[in-house]
Amino acid sequence: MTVKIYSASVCPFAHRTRLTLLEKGIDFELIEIDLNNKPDWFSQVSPYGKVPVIQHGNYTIWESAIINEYLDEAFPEPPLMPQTPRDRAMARIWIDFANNKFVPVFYKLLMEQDQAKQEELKQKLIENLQFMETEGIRQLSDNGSYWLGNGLSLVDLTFYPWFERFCILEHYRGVSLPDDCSFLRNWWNNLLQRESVKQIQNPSQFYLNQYQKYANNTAQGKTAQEMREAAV
Ligand SMILES: N[C@@H](CCC(=O)N[C@@H](CS)C(=O)NCC(=O)O)C(=O)O
Repeated sequence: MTVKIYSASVCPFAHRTRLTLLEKGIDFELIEIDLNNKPDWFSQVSPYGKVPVIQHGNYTIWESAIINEYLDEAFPEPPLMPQTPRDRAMARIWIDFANNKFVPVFYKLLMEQDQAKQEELKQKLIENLQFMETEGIRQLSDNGSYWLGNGLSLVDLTFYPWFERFCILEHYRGVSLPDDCSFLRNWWNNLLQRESVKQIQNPSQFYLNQYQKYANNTAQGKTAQEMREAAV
């Protein structure tokens, strides 16, 4: 039973799932969707009209964080969630933080056109990064290479796609990773060494072009609309 993944190379959420498939060595078939021109049949496949979606046997599963946990359970080796309830709770806290705090601020800052509001959002993004540094990786990684210690986990794969796209915020909004985020910087460098990451990495220019419509706030898709409305 090969897994089918409907994906778009620009999409950071699909990126998470592609990394999970590669890290777990799962056989998969990738169907690239042009998000600017979605095929008519796509609404039959994707209940939210978004990527990623996977099909596995008779199941269709959507939402990247849920897909990734599904894949980790359906294909147990190598495990990408920790073993104890406490550690699994920690992993889910940081996956939730990524989805509900970090990612919306990233998009809102990119789409905001008003300079004063951009400054507020920049501050918010920096606070989030410092919180990730001090409350997250600095305490949990135990000087290891990854978010939760020595082993790669879904937390790493959940955040990484936005770091590959950090060049967008640097270029369009002049933000960089704060100097005091040294654990995050090391973590980012460690992830860049992984084969899975190298295998599907895109150059900065690809993202700068693809996200131009976000940066001038003319992006029309569902995600852009949802992120405009998201509370941060
Ligand atoms: N919460 C979803 C977000 C997925 C998402 O927003 N995907 C975007 C591409 S990055 C999409 O397919 N958008 C369709 C659209 O904008 O019309 C997940 O985690 O899977």
